Amino acid sequence: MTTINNNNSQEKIVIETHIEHHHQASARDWKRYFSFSTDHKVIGIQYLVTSFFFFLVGGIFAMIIRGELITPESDLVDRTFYNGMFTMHGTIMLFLWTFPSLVGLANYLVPLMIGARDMAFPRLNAAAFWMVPVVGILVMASFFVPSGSAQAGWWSYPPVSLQNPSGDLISGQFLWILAVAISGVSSIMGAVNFVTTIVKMRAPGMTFFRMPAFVWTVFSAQIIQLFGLPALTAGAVMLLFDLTVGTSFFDPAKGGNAVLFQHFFWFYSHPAVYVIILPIFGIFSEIFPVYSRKPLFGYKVVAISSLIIAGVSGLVWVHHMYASGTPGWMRMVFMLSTMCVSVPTGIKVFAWVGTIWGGKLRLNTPMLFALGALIMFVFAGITGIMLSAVPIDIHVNNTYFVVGHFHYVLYGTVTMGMYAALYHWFPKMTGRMYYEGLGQLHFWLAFIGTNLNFLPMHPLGLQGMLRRVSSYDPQYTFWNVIASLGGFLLGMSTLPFILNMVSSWIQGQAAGDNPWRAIGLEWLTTSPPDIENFEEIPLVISEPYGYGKSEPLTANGHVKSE
Ligand code: HEM
Ligand SMILES: [Cu+2]
Repeated sequence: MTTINNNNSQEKIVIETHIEHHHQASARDWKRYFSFSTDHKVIGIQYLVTSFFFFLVGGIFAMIIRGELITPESDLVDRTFYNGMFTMHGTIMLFLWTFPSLVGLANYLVPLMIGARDMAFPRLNAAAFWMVPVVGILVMASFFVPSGSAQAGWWSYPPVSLQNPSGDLISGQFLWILAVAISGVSSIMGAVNFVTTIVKMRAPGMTFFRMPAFVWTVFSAQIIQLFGLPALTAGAVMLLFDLTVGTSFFDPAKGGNAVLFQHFFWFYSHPAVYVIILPIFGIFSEIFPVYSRKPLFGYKVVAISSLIIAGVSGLVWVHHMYASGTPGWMRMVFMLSTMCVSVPTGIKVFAWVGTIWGGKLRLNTPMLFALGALIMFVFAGITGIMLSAVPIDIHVNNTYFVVGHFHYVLYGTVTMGMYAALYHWFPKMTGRMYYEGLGQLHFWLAFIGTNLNFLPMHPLGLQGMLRRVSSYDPQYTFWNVIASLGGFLLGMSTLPFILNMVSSWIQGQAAGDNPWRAIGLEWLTTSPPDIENFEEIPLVISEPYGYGKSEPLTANGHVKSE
């Protein structure tokens, strides 16, 4: 670690505190991850490990679903249990894997990237994290109540979600709604923290247009959380009242309005798609420059387009309700607004292609995952534009076409993008290198598995196979067999990843501070970073992504050699 400038006396003090912290950190190293810590790096890793655990649980449920669907009429599980499986699979994958893992990554990286010592409200940060295991315990507990787990799908539309099979107060559905409301509160707390941190805690010289693109995407995503989550949380609480104390906001049998719930739900849950996809765009924007040795093409446009996407995303939710009795003129308005999102998104895709174009590509695991995720994102974008068109959506509504589309987003793009990030920042988080061979094996299994699993869902949907069914007409068998085999392959692809992470963390090669020769404040500090992140808060004097410039300047007037 180097610090230039400074008068001597100050530097001495800085170095002394540095040594003291190092000592502290190593003495209690692994135990810190199991305790109530307010260090954003510990919290970040706590989020990542907890959410990965739930990813495995959700993955096992996916294997059960695909096992059931491998033949038209298997009876691997009964129908009630099947309903629970796809509901909990979707719920866990979204609320306990995608959201918390991205929050974990952002928690780890944002303070480092903007040159801060921690998040603005460290205790609030820890409190928000510890609500995640509570949410997890609540949803898992639902398997042990007499009525079994929630069965109304991850979106829990009434009136289905208001059916309470056993008549018990503590039903799986009750626990589900409670968990969603708590996870909403946790995320609102996180959003307040992220927005404040990014606005208030940037190092001197770190203007908005010197922030890495990843920070821009987290900022935009968390603004969505602030305006959207209150709607979901309010909807969840009203649903909870309907279920428990006999109100009738949403129950048509008692004069309520079920479609109203859909508005509450999608007013948040559509923008939520961008809460998870924007940080992935941020990951792309960090990874492509490093492994292409080129600055991010059109950095300012990429940065601003995150905010534009966040803004437009609030105006499109009714595209999930084309088939809910929405009047024709309204469908037109929302079709047009939805298609508008493709403009800033398309600009970003061009920027990434422009970044890679003509670069000196290094195809390490993070770059492979980022490239694979980008390809699958482009595919998902095409089917997404198709779905935004009213006539197509009406045709494939609630079929496997939709399931195929959103898995290209959620697995192909978000989960694969997350893997790219985990490999890329693994050396920073642990101080050790992962094994490249295992990483590449993981990539190829996952890439092939994803396509085998989710591509067949598109023809299935076009032919009319409905989602959320446990048995189907034999004409759909062929594609279902391929999808199931692809699904099992995809499940297996997780094994080399786990093996890699665990063994590298224990005995991987020392990584050094900056193994990728990347530019950015997080690479200027030690790996893993000290408790206080930086010996001394850096002074930022240039824009990010100075790859390939003759003298790329980063923090501290520190000249990095290529
Ligand atoms: C090997 C990996 C996976 C497989 C084989 C798989 C399979 C499936 C299948 C077959 C369904 C439809 C269930 C039905 O309609 O009966 C489904 C639904 C769903 N999946 Fe996945 N999935 C996988 C990974 C993921 C991931 C990583 C995410 C999110 C990050 C995800 C999110 C969802 C959601 C939100 C639903 C909708 C559930 C509902 O309708 O309530 N899946 N999955
Ligand atoms: Cu949407």
